[in-house]
Amino acid sequence: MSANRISRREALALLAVGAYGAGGLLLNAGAVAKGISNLLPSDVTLTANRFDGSIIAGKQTAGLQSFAPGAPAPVLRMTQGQPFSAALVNELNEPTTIHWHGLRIPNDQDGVPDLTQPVVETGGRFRYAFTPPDAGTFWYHPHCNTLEQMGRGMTGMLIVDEPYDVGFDSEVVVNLRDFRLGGDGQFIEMFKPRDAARGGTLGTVMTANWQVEPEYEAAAGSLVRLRVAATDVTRLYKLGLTGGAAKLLALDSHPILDQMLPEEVWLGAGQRADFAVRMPSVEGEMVTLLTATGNGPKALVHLRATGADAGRALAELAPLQPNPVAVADLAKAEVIPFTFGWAPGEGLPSSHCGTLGYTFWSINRDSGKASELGEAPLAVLKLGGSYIFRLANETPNNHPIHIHGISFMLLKSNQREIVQRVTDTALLLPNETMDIALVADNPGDWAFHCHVIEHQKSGLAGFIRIA
Ligand SMILES: [Cu+2]
Repeated sequence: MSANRISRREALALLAVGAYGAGGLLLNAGAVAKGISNLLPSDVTLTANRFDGSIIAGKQTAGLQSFAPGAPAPVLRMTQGQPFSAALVNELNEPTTIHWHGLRIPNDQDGVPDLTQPVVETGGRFRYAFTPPDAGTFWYHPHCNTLEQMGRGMTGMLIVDEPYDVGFDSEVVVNLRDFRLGGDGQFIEMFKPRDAARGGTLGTVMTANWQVEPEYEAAAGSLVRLRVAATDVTRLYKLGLTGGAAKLLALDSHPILDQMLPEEVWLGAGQRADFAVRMPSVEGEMVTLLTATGNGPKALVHLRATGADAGRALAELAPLQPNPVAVADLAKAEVIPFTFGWAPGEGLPSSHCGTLGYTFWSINRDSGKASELGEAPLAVLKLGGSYIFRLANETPNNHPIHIHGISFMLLKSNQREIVQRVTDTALLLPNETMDIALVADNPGDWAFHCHVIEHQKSGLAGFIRIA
């Protein structure tokens, strides 16, 4: 069915990974055999590595990082309900891991150092294997020295296909992120303490798939699934589409039933949107994905209509089926309050996964003392129990609050009407209190943190236990 529209560079990355699989395993099998699972074959090999490349036209940037040799992280594809495996090979000169954002998978596959697995040291490999229960648009990234590793490029798109045909003609996958580069194309400091204590430090070059305003082609009058992820460490995107016709299909992997396209689709760090786009009928006309910024709208991606009118209509698409996420029993749910606020003052220790050297934030006045995620769980939930988390943001900044291992329903806000929907990341606006509901159906210790990485790394992080 859908032809996957990706950039040439990404196509090369995919080829590189495909060609790397079996050979890479043979080459590395003897290097670090920490468990028999490390020796099993994997669907893909993801090689954490550092290299020089070009983000700004005509300029070379030193020290980019990715999960493919010398190329952006590959777009990973799997099918809902079908097993998947990936071998992480660490060719960086520091430890790393992979976290699969939004996937409800077993705890030991979640990729959080010290909480769910040991770090993967330089020269090591780790085999991840799981079966994704939900379809949708997800992404993956390290959970170690995260500001630096993600800041240098280690974020990739992860698509879980529905096991049925939705009816698109093609697909465009868009990884939105900024790079913090100076005019010479070189990385500048990853953050400013003054900004880390506020909204976070923005990048200087906005990119889609590591390119500035790339243009892709799609047949005139055809139906395109536009999958967008905000994998930036900081930026809150306020997305809009011009040209053609479009509707919002899903947010954070889960279908939206009310399919009106809002004027702006807000994606905090870590969030995703799936749009159904009906290309203009006339060759050469453009659909543009843009975001509102402090300096006005900024184009991110263009889709150019080509050829004769395919004559498709949005109404021809099959509706997305809801993912099998358990619904909380609100009558029996225990309410647990969490407060996201200022740090009580103690500094975070240094760790093998990096520290910013500052503590600005806290959850329930706990900024984590022994480790980034704290010594003890912020809450202990009974396996199978229903819970309402009352998330209170007592700060004047936005915080996209992410919970690993489970998905939850947005219930209500003290500030605005919200669409009740399933997600893994709740975007809290300044001074907003939001209730979310969940069933604690995945056992383990699960990271619970803000996805503005400077906030996460300076205190706005902890974990919950489901047992
Ligand atoms: Cu935050």
